Amino acid sequence: MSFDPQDYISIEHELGAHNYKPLDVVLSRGEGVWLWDTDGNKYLDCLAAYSAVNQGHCHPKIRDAMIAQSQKLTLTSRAFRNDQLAPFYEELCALTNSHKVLPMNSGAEAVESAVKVVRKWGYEVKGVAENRAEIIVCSENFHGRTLAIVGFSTDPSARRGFGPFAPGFKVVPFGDADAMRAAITDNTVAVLIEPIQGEAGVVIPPDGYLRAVRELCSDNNVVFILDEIQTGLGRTGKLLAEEHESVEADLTLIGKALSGGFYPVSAVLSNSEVLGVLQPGEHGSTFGGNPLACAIARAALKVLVEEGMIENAEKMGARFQSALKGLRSNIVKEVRGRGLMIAVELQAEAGGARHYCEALKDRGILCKETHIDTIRIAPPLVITQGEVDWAMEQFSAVLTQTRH
Ligand code: IF1
Repeated sequence: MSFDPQDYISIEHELGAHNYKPLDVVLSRGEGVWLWDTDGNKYLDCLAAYSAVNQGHCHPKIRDAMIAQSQKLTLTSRAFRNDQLAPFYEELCALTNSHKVLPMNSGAEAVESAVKVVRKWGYEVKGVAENRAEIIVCSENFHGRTLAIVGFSTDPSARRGFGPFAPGFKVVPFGDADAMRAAITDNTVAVLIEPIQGEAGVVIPPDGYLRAVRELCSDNNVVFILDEIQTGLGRTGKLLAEEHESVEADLTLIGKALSGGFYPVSAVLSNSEVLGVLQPGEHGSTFGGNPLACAIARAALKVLVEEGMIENAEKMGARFQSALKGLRSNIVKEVRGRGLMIAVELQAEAGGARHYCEALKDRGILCKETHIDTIRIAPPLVITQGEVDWAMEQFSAVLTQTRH
């Protein structure tokens, strides 16, 4: 029995917590870059579930891997072993040049796990006094919604009403290596940053910033953690965004597209002894590293690489960015991007990006505003030239008309 779209919206409003303000589009089918709502209207997805659907909606090979594994074995807990975890580790470590993996489920869990592990490394390896560990993060960060993470957020709406928060975090401006240097003390165990700040509105640091942070961490025996949960797995036109500056983090966090949107799968990747500090019984999760998650992630990584999605993100991202930068619009303030991680910041006088997202929806484009004035554009990495060009016709129509 199918409801009228308004019925879905009213039931959600009545029975669901109001922790989101979604566009009023009720989706029922997805394929590649395309989504359909319950009335059969078709939309080009320019959000890709915040980069969790890099491989395109319902990718057939990931789907088939999920179906096959779901008919064999889905969950054993880590009290026992399974035949998907080792191959997942091998393929992921080979692809990312990692030495150890900690499999988790959500991105926030990967971030929380990394915070726990670097603190333990600080006490046992670096010799920081118990409970004195400090982790440096950046203002305007977004690393998830759990209590420790929102405790070091600088976004009042992420923190209001949720205190008290975990201590041991220092905040410095993003992109400022001197401020990072000044914040490092003998108790600093790690730096945790996004290579490009996603939620902040695709904020790209100055060239050389990641290299400078890498050097600071190496010179001060500090673990360099890059949160690639949104920037990773092809989004910026490289497998990992760190490659744009030829740096290698000590811990790399991935999630979202690690499953191609089929299942919550995340991981902490380590290129050093840091993950080695964990002993049996000190950390875990019911679903972490389960055979279904591993089978899905293996297929998601395989198609990402074998179907040239990373190279396509580079190529189509350049096309999309150059077309957006070429718009003659009196409401566009700046276009920022790396690969298919793009943002269009509007002039304050434009009255907020939400209105334009609504107008784009009416033209068959789904995207999301962030921080009031910015439209985020992040389609699945399988987008074709023709689809980019069609999308640009809609963006041009909406962003060049003056608002009445
Ligand atoms: C929501 C934002 C994006 C992330 C980075 C960790 C996580 C995320 C860089 C946590 C998750 C998601 C959360 C989702 C919307 C989306 C988001 F708008 F919230 F900020 F992408 F920008 N690190 N980002 O981007 O991963 O626990 O969600 O799996 O909260 O609605 P998660």
